[in-house]
Amino acid sequence: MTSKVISIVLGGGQGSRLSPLTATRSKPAVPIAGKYRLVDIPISNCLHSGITRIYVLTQFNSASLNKHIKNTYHFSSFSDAFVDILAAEQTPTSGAWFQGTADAVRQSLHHLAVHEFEYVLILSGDQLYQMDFDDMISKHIDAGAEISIATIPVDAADVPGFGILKTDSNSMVTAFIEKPKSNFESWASEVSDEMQAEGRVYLASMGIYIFNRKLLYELLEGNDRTDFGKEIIPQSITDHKVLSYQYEGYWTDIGTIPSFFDANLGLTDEIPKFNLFGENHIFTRARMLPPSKISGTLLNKSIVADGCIIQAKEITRSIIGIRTRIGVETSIENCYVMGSDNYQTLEQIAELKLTKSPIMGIGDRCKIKNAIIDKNTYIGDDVSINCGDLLPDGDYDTHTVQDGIVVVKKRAIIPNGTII
Ligand code: ADQ
Ligand code: ADP
Repeated sequence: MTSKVISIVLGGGQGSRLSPLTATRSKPAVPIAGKYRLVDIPISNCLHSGITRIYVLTQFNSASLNKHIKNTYHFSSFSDAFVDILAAEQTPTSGAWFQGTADAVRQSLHHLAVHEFEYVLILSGDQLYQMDFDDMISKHIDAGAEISIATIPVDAADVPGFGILKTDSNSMVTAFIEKPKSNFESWASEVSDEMQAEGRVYLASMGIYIFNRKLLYELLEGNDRTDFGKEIIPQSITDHKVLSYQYEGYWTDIGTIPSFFDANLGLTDEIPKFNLFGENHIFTRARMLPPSKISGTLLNKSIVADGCIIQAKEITRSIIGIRTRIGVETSIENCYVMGSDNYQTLEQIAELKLTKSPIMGIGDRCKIKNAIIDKNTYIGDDVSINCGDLLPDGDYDTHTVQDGIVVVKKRAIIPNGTII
């Protein structure tokens, strides 16, 4: 069935919810879990489900996204498989930016037209989950649906962040409301005992949709509706057969700094909810890096990617990304250190040390807690980050603070002895 499907990954709007990680790169290119990029999650789910024609829609086309896609997803020239990036572009009929999710898909329809397909699978680019789309497509076809929405039970606290729906006994959607803020008790659904016990009685849209080709064109052409959640989906319920495909596995939003931070650090749990080691592993670029070299470090519940040189004293509940260098006597706790794009030579390091300037990576005797350290940062010796009272939110030259999480910006230089 999946041979009749084209997938579209919504790679992010103009929003800055992941700022400052998205200051110089597009959202799909944001690094996660030490060695992957956000876009690898939906693409890997598609490839494991047999969907091999994938467009990634993005507002701006960063060099790192292009390079990553070009270097990662290679297919036989005898197949019709591809992963292509479609960046918002000016055409005679539209301005530069995608106005919303539906507008992004509308502006991309002319690229789809050259392919043969019957179904379009629309995915969000900022969610962490493993899902078999083949099963969802089979259920969509078996039910004779025109649209399917993947759904997951959520509790009352989560309701205001999601599209909430009601279904009949055949799982057909009978009502949909986008992000209700209050008085939503009547939207509770019948769910399994397990979900009921967790208070997860509201069926939320996961923002994952299947559309029949013809209907998608009808819904998008000749109008200016900009959003799936606000307009297209709620307005389709009465006139079309819309199926709820219920999912109860692990699925989480990674579109904000706090949720991105929690999802990453969650991977260090003894048995994480998201399995990096299973059969349906995430694909990413094969980098041919050397193995990591670690000396004198007490490593606790941590993930260390390839190519690191670590002499730290202690690393606890942290993810250490590719090519990270960490100096002696340094402690790191609850951090996602993204790593570096290259190594400095011994000569460069000696030169910087002569002038007491920080070298790339994290210096000696640092204490760093509850932080995301973006790539190619230079953190000097004796730097302390987030080790005192709760920091107020703010945006500074070298870092931001949000909900107590410090994000050190890409290429930031933090001088010796700095206390953040
Ligand atoms: P949100 O996630 O709040 O709700 P939205 O902001 O539209 O919806 O984003 C959906 C996805 O599209 C995200 O991955 C986002 O980055 C991307 N995106 C947004 N604008 C875009 C644009 N202009 N161009 C390209 N990509 C863009 C939606 C639904 C809810 C549902 C939740 C589940 O509207 O009903 O419950 O997803 O997370
Ligand atoms: P991002 O910060 O989103 O990861 P970049 O735009 O910095 O992305 O691009 C990262 C890629 O650029 C890496 O794959 C790396 O190989 C390459 N790169 C960047 N800087 C250098 C450098 N100084 N030397 C060698 N390669 C580099």
